Amino acid sequence: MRLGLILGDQLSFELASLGALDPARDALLMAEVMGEARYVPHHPQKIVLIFSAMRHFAQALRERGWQVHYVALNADGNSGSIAGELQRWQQALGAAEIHLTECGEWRLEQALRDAGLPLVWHRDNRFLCSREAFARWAQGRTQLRMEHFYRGMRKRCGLLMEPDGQPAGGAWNFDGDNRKALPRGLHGPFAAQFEQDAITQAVVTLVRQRFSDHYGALDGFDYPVTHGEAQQLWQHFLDFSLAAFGDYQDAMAEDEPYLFHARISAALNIGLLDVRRLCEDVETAWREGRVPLNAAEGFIRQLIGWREYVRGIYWLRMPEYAGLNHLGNDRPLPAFYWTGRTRMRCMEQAIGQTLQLGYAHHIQRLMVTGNFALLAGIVPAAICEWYLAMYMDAFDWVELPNTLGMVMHADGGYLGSKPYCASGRYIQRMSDHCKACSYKVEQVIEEDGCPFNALYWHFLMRHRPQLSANPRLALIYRSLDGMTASRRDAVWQRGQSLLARLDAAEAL
Ligand code: DLZ
Repeated sequence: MRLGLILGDQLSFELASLGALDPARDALLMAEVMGEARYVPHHPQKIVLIFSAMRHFAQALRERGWQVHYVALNADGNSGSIAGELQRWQQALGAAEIHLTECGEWRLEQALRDAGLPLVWHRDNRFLCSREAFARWAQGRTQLRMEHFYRGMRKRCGLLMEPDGQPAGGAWNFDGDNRKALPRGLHGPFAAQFEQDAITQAVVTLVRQRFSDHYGALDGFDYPVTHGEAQQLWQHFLDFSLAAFGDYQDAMAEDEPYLFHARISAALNIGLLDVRRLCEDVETAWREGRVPLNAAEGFIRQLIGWREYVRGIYWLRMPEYAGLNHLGNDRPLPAFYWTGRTRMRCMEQAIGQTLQLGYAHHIQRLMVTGNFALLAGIVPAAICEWYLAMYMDAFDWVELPNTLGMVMHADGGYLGSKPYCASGRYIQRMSDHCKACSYKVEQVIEEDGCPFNALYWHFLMRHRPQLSANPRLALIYRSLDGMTASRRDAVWQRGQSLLARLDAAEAL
């Protein structure tokens, strides 16, 4: 007989390794292991999501006739690692081959390759661009720009294309329409809600007992854990949010964690939704006139552009990519990232909802918590670990390029052509947080001036040698040079004092 391994982020009936096996002769293995739950301190709700979705998937596989060996976390003999469980079950069952689908993380794939097992690997068909296809696309290019990759994917997938081969609406990208702040009085729709069934409740109890030392709230877990629930969440987005998604995808608002975002990334990344179906649904919604093109294109770009692109970069550059630190950062992650206790309102809101929900949208991640880490010179590996641990949708393939490359510029611009550094003005423009903040966004050098302001200029000054030749930063450096020397000195001093407070473990 043969044994199939299904990992906690591979919960798809269409998984390649499942397709290669026969329910009449072969068996499957799924294992809850401490090694995966603890190698970073995952948010308790993320552990609930994975374990509950795994248990539901095992049940659904059994209903389809599969023999599933399911190792619960507290099961006798649980070795605590995926490789250990594979070794144990291969011996116990006398399996001649172990079929598995490419892992999402280099770390785990390497551990399995090193385990001396008779592995038969299958390509991860849940992605539209294989690792090999991405490597072929990258070969010979001096710059791997997402926009070029995305256009190729649009053509290849035939999404939002006219019969003459031109992009729908005459442009590839409508991002210029997708940067609106939220008008006063406009709110996101009511949130879809999911009740905890007996399986989820049992997992919540388990996680409460075994992971009480991990940061993040456990109460109020409200994520889809089955394919059916994930589909409901998706339909809710199509019905109530997609039309406004484009316009307000960069907006942030007080106590509005979701706005018009889909909240499906966790379900998608663990296999409960299929990327092809999502893109087709979005295109249909546009062709039927239910949503504008800037919304449909913006959403599809996230899926077949950005998501596939960062995965391609990850597998192209691992393992050395994880160790990059182009800007030479050496500051540890401030403790308030784990508690949310800071007087900076935007940070308090973004971190607070992250602890509460395991969720923040892309601009909160890039331009608030990420921007602060960039400006403050946090060690890339430390902030990467925080993102990987705290977000429900975070697996190394997606988290690492986004954080290390896009947020921290630690790859020297391989992934993003410039650092996404911004002062408090950006946050003021895109949110209503500054009105509720104890710092003043108009001020830079004063004691109650927004820390983002002085840190922004300090960042540009201290990294001048690495950044000033970048044409996309030329205007900013001209503004810096337009300041009087005494003003520049005062800004530098204010930046120094903020960084010294961080080094003294003070929360800003
Ligand atoms: C994230 C996670 C957690 C918390 N626990 C498990 C687990 O117990 N068993 C399992 O198969 N997978 C788990 N996962 C997902 C894995 O960490 C994920 O498959 C790897 O990081 C590769 O993407």
